This record gives sequence, C-alpha cells and structure tokens, in this order.
Amino acid sequence: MKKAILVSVQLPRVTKEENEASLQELSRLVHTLGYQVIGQMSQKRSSTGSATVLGEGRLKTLAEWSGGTGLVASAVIHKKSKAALKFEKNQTPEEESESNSEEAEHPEEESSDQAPKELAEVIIFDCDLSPSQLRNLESATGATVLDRTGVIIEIFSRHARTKAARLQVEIARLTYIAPRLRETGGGEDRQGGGVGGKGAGETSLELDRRHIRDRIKELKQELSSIENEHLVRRSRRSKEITVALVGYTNAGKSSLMRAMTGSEVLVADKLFATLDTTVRPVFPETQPKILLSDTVGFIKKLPHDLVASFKSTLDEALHASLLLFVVDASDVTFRQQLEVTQSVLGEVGATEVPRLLILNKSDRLTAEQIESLKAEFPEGFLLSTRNKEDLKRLREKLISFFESDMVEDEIFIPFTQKGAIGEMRHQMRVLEETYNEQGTRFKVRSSAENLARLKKKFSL
Ligand SMILES: Nc1nc2c(ncn2[C@@H]2O[C@H](COP(=O)(O)OP(=O)(O)OP(=O)(O)O)[C@@H](O)[C@H]2O)c(=O)[nH]1
Ligand SMILES: [Mg+2]
Repeated sequence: MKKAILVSVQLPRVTKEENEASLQELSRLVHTLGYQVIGQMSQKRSSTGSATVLGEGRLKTLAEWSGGTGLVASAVIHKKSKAALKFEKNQTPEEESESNSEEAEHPEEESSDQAPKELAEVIIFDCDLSPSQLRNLESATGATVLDRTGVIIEIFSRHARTKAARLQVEIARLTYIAPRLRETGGGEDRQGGGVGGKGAGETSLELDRRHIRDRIKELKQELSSIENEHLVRRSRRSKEITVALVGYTNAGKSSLMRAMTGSEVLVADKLFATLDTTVRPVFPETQPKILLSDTVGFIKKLPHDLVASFKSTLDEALHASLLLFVVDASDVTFRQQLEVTQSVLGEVGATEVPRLLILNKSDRLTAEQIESLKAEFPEGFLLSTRNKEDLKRLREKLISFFESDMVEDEIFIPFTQKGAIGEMRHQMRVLEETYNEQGTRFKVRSSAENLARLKKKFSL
C-alpha cells in the first residue's frame, strides 16, 4: 500500500471548516485508490499560483516528510522560469513577503498538520496543479505528486465498466495528460533526426501530443456511435416513466436502486463506485411501469473535462420524468453536496425536470436531528435504504406522483387488437375491465399523452 501525504492550500475566501471538509473528502478519494494517508499539511496562501504552490518553509518541511531535498532542481527552474517570472512580476509586495515568511505570519496553521512517522511516496494536492508546478514539486520532494483531478481520473479509470464509460474516461484522461507530457518526456526538444518515426523537424513531444490528439479524435468517434445506440434505446423508453437517481457520490443512489428494483447493481463504500447508467423497472412492477436509472455521482471540484465526458451519462437525468436528489443526510456537509449536484445538473441543462429530495441514511440520525431536518426540508423525503417501510412509502409516493397528472378514461379494445392490450398495461393503470363478445372495455388512468398515442396507434 502506497503511503501518501495530503496537502491543501487554504485560500482567503475559503473557511477553515470548508477546507477541512475538502481534505476529508480528498482523503476518502485517496483511500478509494488504495493509498494509506500518513500525514497532512495545510498552508494559508493568497493564491495557488506560485511556482511551487507552497512557500519555501513549508516546501522544505514537506520534502523532509518524503525524503526530498526541498530544492527545485536548477534545470527545472530554468524551464519554468518564464511562467514563474511572469507570476513574480504580477505579485504585489505583500504577496511576496507572505510567500517568504508565511510561517511567522500564520503560526496557527501548523496545528492542523500531521507529520508522518514514515517517509511518504506520494504527495497529493487538494487543488489543481499546472504541469510546471507538478514538475517543480516532484523535483523538490522526490515523491510522486498528484493533484485532485489526477486522483479522480485515476479512480474513474479503475471503476469504468461499460464500453461507453471506458471511452469517456479515456478521453478525459488523455485530455488531462496532454499538457503534462513534458515532465515525463525525458530528452526534450530534440530537433528532427534522432529516434526514427517522427516527421521532419517534429520533436518527440509534438509527436506525442499529435498521437494523443489523434487518439482522442478516434475515441470520440467511437463514443458517438455508441451514443447513437443509447439514443435509440432511450427514445424507445420515452413513452415510459423514468425516474433518475442523482446526487453526490456515496449518497446511496445505488443502494436505493437496488432496494426499489431488486436488481444487483454495485453498492460500495467507495467514491465513484458507479460510473455507468443502469435502468431497471421498480419491482414489484407498478402499473404503469416506472423505470429507475442509477447515474454517476458528483463531487466538488469535479474536473470540467470529466463533467463534459459524462454528459451523455447525465443525459439520462435530462430526459427523466422525475429526478430523485439523493443526499446522505447523516453527512454534515450534505447541504454543500446538494449545491454541487444542483450546479452540475444546471451545467448539463437539467433544470426543468421535477425533483424530489431524498434525505437518505436516516438510520444514522437521532430523533432530534430527524425533527430538525423535517422542519428544514418540509418537501423532503426522509428514509433509510435499509428500512422496508420507508421503501414502501417511497414506492407509493412515486406512484401517486405520476398519477396526479393522469386522466381517467374508458377504452374499448376489440379482440382483433390483441397487441394494444400489452402496450396499454405497460403504459397505464387499469382500474376495471368488463368483457363482451367483441372485446374488452377498460377503465384506465393514464397520462393524456399516452392515452392519445394508444388510441391513435390502434385507432380505438
Ligand atoms: N447507514 C446507512 N448506510 C447506507 C444507506 N444507504 C446506503 N448506505 C451505504 O452508503 C455507501 C454508499 O452507497 P452506494 O449506494 O454505493 O452510493 P452511491 O450514491 O451509489 O455512490 P456512487 O456510486 O459512488 O456515486 C454504502 O456503503 C452503503 O451501504 C442507509 O440508508 N443507511
Ligand atoms: Mg452508485
């Protein structure tokens, strides 16, 4: 098991609590990767833009924790010098003095630090690092350095199961590594000649980048053909009622899916356990049938490329008749998690779909907590996926939700129109049926839309 240290930079706008929560989440992400967190460091900074992110003093301490020199190798300094100089020029005098004497100015920040008892092999930053920052930090600490996006992409690539999810993750991964190629590239900027295979005058770096661009293009084409299949399947479902489970990772979406449909979707105490959309009917089956779909979980600071690559997965949510916003009500940060969910769904344009807030994991709450949640979210639905009664209540709630905008009507289906009966039972609820020699008279509840469609199709 690799030993890791977490590092966070506390920016002025961010409270100490928010910073703590973010670090805790990073720790869970890192745990999901199978690393052991052995230490932690935070530093207050005015920005994360400096060449080594941390100030000189903190960087030295960090290097001691990982067996590095604390110094950025001079060759590397040269390479980053343009960007660094530009940054330094833009720094105000206060910022400069802060970056040089930050420990004297903020003596309290060491209190949350946890020095490791052994040397760390991996250092993980809770912010995004530019390729040159990454290179400088690796040089100074002698350890492998990862940023938050790198960790999330790694988890995504391990958890992707279906072809579509694998393609999406691979596109995001390549997009992420392309600008970071340089530091792994060994001999840089070799002009022409040299190792065979590349075009005249093309450096190996340019070649690698070109390969990556071509590969991304290929993957995108492959993905779009899969998406077309999905589209066909979805349009086939469009007559049916679909409910999409959305929410923060680990909120319990898959558990709810499992409990409501009796299907064996993966449930795990891991972040991003689910990457693929699964669609299953509510079981025991309802009339009309209600389909539930499980979707990828969200997280704070979800890299933009990843949001884009999972857009097609989230399209499922866009086309749902109802969204169940699942939150882990026992998590103190669930309000922020709800905000994240709302903003990601806003980004993909799913703001028009009706929604129901599911406050999950109520079995972990005290009676007082339950009362105050009920007062705070009168429209919310409090449940535990482990409580059969709760699940039954939710089932009833879903049925009545879809019935509320339904109409009652009578249809006569002659015996010659056998196909119509199966379709009708799928799409609407039969209240009564009476027979005569020619056929059956049904009293049904259905959406006006489905009723009209059926009547037209079978000219009833
Ligand atoms: N105590 C308690 N734990 C629950 C409940 N529902 C789910 N869990 C646990 O929460 C963890 C996450 O559950 P999942 O259903 O995998 O969560 P998810 O929302 O699908 O997560 P991702 O797929 O990562 O987005 C698992 O360890 C579940 O056993 C509940 O009602 N009470
Ligand atoms: Mg899941």
